[in-house]
Amino acid sequence: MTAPSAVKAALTSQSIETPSWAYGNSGTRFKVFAQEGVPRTPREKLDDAAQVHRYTGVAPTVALHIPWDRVDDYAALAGYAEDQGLRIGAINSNTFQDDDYRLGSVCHPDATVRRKALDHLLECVDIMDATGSRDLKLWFADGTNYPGQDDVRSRQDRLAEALDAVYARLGDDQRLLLEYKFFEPAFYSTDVPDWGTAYAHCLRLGPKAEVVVDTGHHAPGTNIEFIVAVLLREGKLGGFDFNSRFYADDDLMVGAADPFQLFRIMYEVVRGGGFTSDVAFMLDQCHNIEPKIQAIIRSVMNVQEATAKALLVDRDALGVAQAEGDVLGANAVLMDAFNTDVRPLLAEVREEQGLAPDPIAAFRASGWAERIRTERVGGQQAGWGA
Ligand code: PSV
Ligand code: MN
Ligand code: MN
Repeated sequence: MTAPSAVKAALTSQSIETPSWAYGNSGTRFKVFAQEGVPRTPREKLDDAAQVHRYTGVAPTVALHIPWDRVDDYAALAGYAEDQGLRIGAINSNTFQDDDYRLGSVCHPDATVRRKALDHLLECVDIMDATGSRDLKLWFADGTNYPGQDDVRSRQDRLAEALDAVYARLGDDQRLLLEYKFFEPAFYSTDVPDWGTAYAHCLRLGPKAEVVVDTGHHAPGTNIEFIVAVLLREGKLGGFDFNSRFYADDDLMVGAADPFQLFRIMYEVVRGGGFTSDVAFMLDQCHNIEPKIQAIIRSVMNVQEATAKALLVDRDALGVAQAEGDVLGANAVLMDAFNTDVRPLLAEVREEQGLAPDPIAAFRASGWAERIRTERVGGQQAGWGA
């Protein structure tokens, strides 16, 4: 069993990145329920993210989404983030919202559209240079709706060509993180549908290309922790987009639908050494009906709780049971950790860092939500459902 002090040290070293788009109004394609006090500018999104970091102590970076977070001066935005005790995290590209992308972006049959998409991706690397971001996160909505609509294999060639150009543009300390999603918005074929396709491209590209596992992007019943274990073993797990799903890409609070799955994933991360390497723990969520800042704090806490339980697995006992073929004994070791109430431990960790033991209660008592409601009028749409 890992010593309690080591578990505590690991928990304080973890950082969880929050997405700028989760702070703004966003939601489903059916209706976005606008909330009062939401940020109107990227700076105001950072202000809210600073609150999440202030009460959790483990959310120091914020992912941007271009063009949702377009500004004239990205270095100045990074400076503003720093003033709030934050850093800019991954830069997320957007090649799915222009009319030009009806048939895809980097996989589009028309070279002019492909060039436009590639130029956007290269611009995102320029932004990374200005903000000091390490990661470029690529998700492509590319795919087809009907068999025969386009040549699936040629689309892979076009994708490879674009990825090659982006990869060549990366600086020494920058990474390209390729995200997969099995369907939607394309319904017949998706150009990066699964971890295997993403892995094949990343392997060909080289060491600066890694796969992102968005927990909402799998078919029901998929064993995500297995994918995590394999990618970590191959040194190709770049990070996570955490969220949770009941049906498809629901983008709900991570750990809300299936905390046991999150625990199993985090166990494989701990087991595979991902916890101490460069795996980025990012949230990718939208909060349509619930208060956003509190939902993000809750999500950060859910990741922490799953991590704490994963760290508490008695790996020696597990190893013995596994070696002896003790099926039920091994399962019991894992379940013991999962069934441990880690909330007191996390409260202790926070108090030792000078934080309030209950981040949500502390945030609610702070008056921030009331303040932004009166100060910010006319909050902007983050993008989804806008
Ligand atoms: C779309 O499915 C998506 O949720 C992807 O996961 C991206 O990471 C995110 O949107 C932002 O572009
Ligand atoms: Mn995602
Ligand atoms: Mn998604």
